[in-house]
Amino acid sequence: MSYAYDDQNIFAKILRGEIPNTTVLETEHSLAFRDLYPQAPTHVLVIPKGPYVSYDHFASEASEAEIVDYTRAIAEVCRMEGVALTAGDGFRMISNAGSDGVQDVPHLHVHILGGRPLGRMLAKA
Ligand code: DGP
Repeated sequence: MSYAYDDQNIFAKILRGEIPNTTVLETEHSLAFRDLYPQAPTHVLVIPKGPYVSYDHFASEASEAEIVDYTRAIAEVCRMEGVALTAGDGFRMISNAGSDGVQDVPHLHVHILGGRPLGRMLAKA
């Protein structure tokens, strides 16, 4: 079974420049921008520029250049935001996928959250 990518999703529109964003970092294959509804002092979304729905899709089908670029872009954002362990107090990365993961935007994104203690990983259901 293959992954279905909807090119009308909001992050595809951001990548095409149809919707504004507050860019934190742009690299050859990745874009990082501030979440519109921040849930912590640092709340940045990092997306690959390619049409991938989820992390499993990306890891299966992206080129090595895209994977290296994306992985390093995430780390660079952590450093830029002062949450990397080189100088900061840490962060959480979240990547929701599909309905059980409660993914609202079907373009791969990692949330980078930090700047305050974030509590335990999941609220009890
Ligand atoms: P998720 O549930 O993991 O798919 O999170 C989607 C995130 O995207 C959510 O935290 C809010 C954010 N978001 C939704 N629309 C926009 C937008 O137009 N611009 C920006 N910057 N963020 C958005």
